[in-house]
Amino acid sequence: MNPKQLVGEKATEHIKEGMIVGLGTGSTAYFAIMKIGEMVKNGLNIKGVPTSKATEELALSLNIPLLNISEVKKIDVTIDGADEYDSHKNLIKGGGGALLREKIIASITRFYVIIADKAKGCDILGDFAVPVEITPFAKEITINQLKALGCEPKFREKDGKLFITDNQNYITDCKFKEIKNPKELEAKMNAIPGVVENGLFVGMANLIISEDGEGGILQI
Ligand code: ABF
Repeated sequence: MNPKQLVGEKATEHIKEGMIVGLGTGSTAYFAIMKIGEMVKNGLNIKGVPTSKATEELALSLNIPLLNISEVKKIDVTIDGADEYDSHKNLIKGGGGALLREKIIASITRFYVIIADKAKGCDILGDFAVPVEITPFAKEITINQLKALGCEPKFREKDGKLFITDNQNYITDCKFKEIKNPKELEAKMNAIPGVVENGLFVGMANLIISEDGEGGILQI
């Protein structure tokens, strides 16, 4: 079985009747959502909360009942992907550009499950550039302030234009060497006026489901 499908489907074992379920974004979360669609088709009663417009469309195509985020106070379980994770379950997320909605949904989630293939695991975060969502207004000032934190920030582009998030903001991908103190860096980035949110998810994950490259499941 495809490693992404293996971890994605494994994560759905945490979903119980009547739950509110956060639906992640990306190619790994895709497999979890497909499995949830099958469970709903077989009679499971849950309500989904999507973390992006792309996930909302996928969930609607699978007839997964959805809640509007304004109706939600707490989410029982969220299943989402990541770009990098360390042994403390700290994450870099946002490769798919959905980090703001993902972090808001993670912040009201009781049990946050991350699904990621083996290649995403690392000792110290930083191999993957940290995605940072910034306002279009004064974007050059903001990116220079991010650079002053010791990274090489680049505006994300798509089809030759600046990438626009679901929230009408830009993404800058900020390459740091090694992120020895993710909590401190997360706070420093968010303190910069113009930064909306960043892709360091520190101390938020309750469980990481990965795989050993030979069809076995690893859980942190
Ligand atoms: C999403 O999952 C993003 O935060 C992260 O970038 C992405 C990982 O995508 P994939 O599972 O396709 O590698 O939640």
